[in-house]
Amino acid sequence: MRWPTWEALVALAAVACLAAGVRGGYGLSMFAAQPAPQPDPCYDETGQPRRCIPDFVNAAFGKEVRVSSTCGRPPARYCVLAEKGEERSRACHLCDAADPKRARPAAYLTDLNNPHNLTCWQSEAFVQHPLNVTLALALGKKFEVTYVSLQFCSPRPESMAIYKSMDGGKAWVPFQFYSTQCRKMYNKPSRAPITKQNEQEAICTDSHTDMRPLAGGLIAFSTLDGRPSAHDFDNSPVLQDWVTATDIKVVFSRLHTFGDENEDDSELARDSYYYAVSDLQVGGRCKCNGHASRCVRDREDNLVCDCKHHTAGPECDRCKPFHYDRPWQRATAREANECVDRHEAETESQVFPAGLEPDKNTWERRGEQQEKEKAG
Ligand SMILES: [Ca+2]
Repeated sequence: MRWPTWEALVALAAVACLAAGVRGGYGLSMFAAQPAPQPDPCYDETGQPRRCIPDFVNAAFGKEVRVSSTCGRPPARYCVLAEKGEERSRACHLCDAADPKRARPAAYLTDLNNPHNLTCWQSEAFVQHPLNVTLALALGKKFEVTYVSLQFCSPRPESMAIYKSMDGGKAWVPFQFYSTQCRKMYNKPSRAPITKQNEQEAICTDSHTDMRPLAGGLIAFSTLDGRPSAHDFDNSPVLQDWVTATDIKVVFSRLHTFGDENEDDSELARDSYYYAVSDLQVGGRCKCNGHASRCVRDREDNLVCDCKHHTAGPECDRCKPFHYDRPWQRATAREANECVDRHEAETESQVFPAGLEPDKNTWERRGEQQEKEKAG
């Protein structure tokens, strides 16, 4: 599947900004009256470089999610649990991948999330532990991820894990674990404190693991939440690394059951247990190290930063050729840390032998000399 068009996202973000502007007291007329070209956010009014960052987006939107299990092939019954006071009831339906009205495909994880018309991906029924169901999402390049969230159509899992990759899905690192039994499922203590020494480690928590609500429950993992250096993110290479991801993987490890899979009509019970999710979001920014205000598609259709400040690379992670005069650095709020043109640098810092400091005629004389050398 193709990128949903960055422009569409930018347009959405622009609408959001516009709405915020209106709420903030700016008149619409201000925008309507000034269709002037946008100034480059990577430079200030005087042309001096300054830090710039791409817009905050849901990086999962419209992207393909690779899932290990989807209901409906062949068509299969599933039953929805409902509770009224003490009473429990089940309404059964058919999941059929061949029927658009009854299909629950993976594409429904990242389509436009309309609260009035939820579209849900759904797994096969009763994929019980130790069988897992996984959702894997490639972001296309490095992003700095602020949160990963899932909105459920089924009850939330009893145990699940979120992983990230920084190398396109070769190696996976745990981001967060959720379980009512952290030690047993993931060999982690529950709600371990995060200190400066372990802030790049995943923790396990039993929050967000209640079976209820039976539908509509949310799991939202905030990558920096509770991490001591979060307030000084600019100066924390550890956390800058922690939030960096090219891929996100969610593993549903265990379902909640009411304990009724041993009941007489066990088939009915089994058909009630599956995972279903209406929306998977990965909130964050295209990672450009403070040297680009947007990401674009290159000639090979790869997503890359639109690098400024004489930087280059998919994440503006090095200096452009002939701009190596000082080591590459990430931009900070205070300092753009732009790469420096060797010739500019030479002009500024050329060392002359004693007694031959340049006066205003030096460059002219040098020019003349070069002309003579060429002629001679
Ligand atoms: Ca959906």
